[in-house]
Amino acid sequence: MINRKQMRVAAIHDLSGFGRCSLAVIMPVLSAMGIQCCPVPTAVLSTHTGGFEDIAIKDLTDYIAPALAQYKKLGIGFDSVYSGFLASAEQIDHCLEFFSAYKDSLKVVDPVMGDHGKPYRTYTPELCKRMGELVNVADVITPNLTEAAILLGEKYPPQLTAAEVRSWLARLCERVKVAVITGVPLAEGVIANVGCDREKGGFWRVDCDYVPASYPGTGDIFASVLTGGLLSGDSLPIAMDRATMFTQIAIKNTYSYGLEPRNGVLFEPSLGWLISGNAPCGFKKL
Ligand code: PXL
Repeated sequence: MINRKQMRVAAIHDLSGFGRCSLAVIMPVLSAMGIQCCPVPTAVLSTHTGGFEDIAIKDLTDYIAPALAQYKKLGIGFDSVYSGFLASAEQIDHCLEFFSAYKDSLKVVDPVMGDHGKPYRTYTPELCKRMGELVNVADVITPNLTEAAILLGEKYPPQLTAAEVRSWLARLCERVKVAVITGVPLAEGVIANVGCDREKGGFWRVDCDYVPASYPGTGDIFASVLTGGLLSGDSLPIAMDRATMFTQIAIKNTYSYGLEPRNGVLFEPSLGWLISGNAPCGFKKL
């Protein structure tokens, strides 16, 4: 018997057929957490754009507004609107319309723009510039270090001290309630996911075990587990911990089998861990 409120998320991301990123991971993750995920695809791609050629792409810029119009007409509510990879600068306007139609929802913006200090190949300077408009209406943002640097107009740093990270988070939290930056190389030689909750106060970190490989889609797995956790009542550090732990299980599994990085991470065998609802406690104050 399920007696807690059934949460529903509108997930505005691309659908990449191969390579385990965006909706292909967000939908199973949210389902495993007992949350209904309603996909609003921004584009359909045969594969993600990291390391594949001859990609078939269908831009769905014209799809989002009519989909929103129908949901409004039907009176369909969303507990969260969660945006990610966008296919055009125009889609910023459509996301803004979605967020303003669901003002009371948890507005999560994963400001997907790039990684390892570089923008993704489909991301134009205009799209990167306009991503700041989405951040300004968000409650929660989940940039990686590259995206945080772009949002703050900073150079991509090789590493940051804890004091510098707190300052980056505080500056992001002037614009949103909760900011989480993923994959931050701290000066002490540890990579951590770090976060700040403006209303509840506090800077948090969850340290990651170093794995010498990089996989696409891990930011989407992290942000979707974080969103699912916050919607289910997790505190920020617990949600960050749950998201870090699940992402790390998938990364280590993939690495242990020596699988090709561009195929994404082997997360399917570990969905049972998410379903179990285990709450880890490996977070620390930053
Ligand atoms: O996970 C980010 C992402 C989402 N969607 C597409 C991508 C990428 C990163 O490469 O190419 C299509």
